[in-house]
Amino acid sequence: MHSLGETRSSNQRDHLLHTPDTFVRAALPGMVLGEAVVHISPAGGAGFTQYTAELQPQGCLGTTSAQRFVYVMEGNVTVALQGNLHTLAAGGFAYLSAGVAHTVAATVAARLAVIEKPYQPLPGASAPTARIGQESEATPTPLMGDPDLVVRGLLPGDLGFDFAVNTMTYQPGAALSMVEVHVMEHGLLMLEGGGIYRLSDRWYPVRAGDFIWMGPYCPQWFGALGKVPAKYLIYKDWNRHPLP
Ligand code: UGY
Ligand code: MN
Repeated sequence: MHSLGETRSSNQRDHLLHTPDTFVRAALPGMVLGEAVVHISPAGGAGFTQYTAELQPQGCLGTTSAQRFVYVMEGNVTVALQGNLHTLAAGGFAYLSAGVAHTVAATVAARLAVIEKPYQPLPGASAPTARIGQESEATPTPLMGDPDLVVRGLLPGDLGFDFAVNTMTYQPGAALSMVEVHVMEHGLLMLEGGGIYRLSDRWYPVRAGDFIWMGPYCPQWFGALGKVPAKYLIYKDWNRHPLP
C-alpha cells in the first residue's frame, strides 16, 4: 500500500528517528555480498557512524581505520582476529580497536549493528585492545535502583575506551526516572518491544527496528509500552573532556 508520503521518520537539528520504511540500502566500499543502511554519520551531525549491515552467506564487511563495534542481531558471523576465528550468533559482539587487522564474514544471512568511530587517545590511558563478547554474559545492573530497568555494559568503563555500548531492557511500564540532557550523543537501535521516546520537544511512538540518533544536549526520555519488555542497544561517547 502506498504510504502517501507519511512516515514516523523525522530528522531534526538535535535528533533523528529513522524508521524501516525509509531505509535505503547500498554497499559500502569493500563490502562483499552485503548492503548497509547508514543510520547516522558525520554528514548527519554525529561524531561517529552507525549502520545496519545486511550480509548474505559468505558476505563480509569492508575494512576501516576507525574503531569498530559489531553486534549480531540475526544470523551468524565469523570474526577473524589476531590468528583466531570467533563465531558470533545473536547477542554476540566484537570490539575491534583502531587499526587492528580483522575480517567479519557471514556464515549464514546476518544482520549486524556496526558502529565506527575514530579513536581519541588520552594521555596516560592505554588504548583498548580488541575483544569478543556475548551480551547474555554482561552483568545486568538496575538503573538508579529500578529492578524493572536494567543496563548491561558491553565494554569496560576504563578511560582507555572513548565510547560505551550498552543494552537497556525495560519491563512493560518502566521508564527513565528523569529527562536526561547531556553532552554525550547516542546512537540507539530498538531491538525488542516499543514505547514512547521523548526527543527534544517531541514524543514519538517507537518499536523494534527503529533507529534513533540523539545529538549532544538533546532532551531524552523513554517509557516502555505493551506486554513485552522493550530493549535497545545504545552507544554513547564518553571518558573524554568536552574541550577538543
Ligand atoms: O546512558 C544513557 O545516557 C542512557 N540512560 N540514555 C538513554 O537511555 N537515552
Ligand atoms: Mn542518555
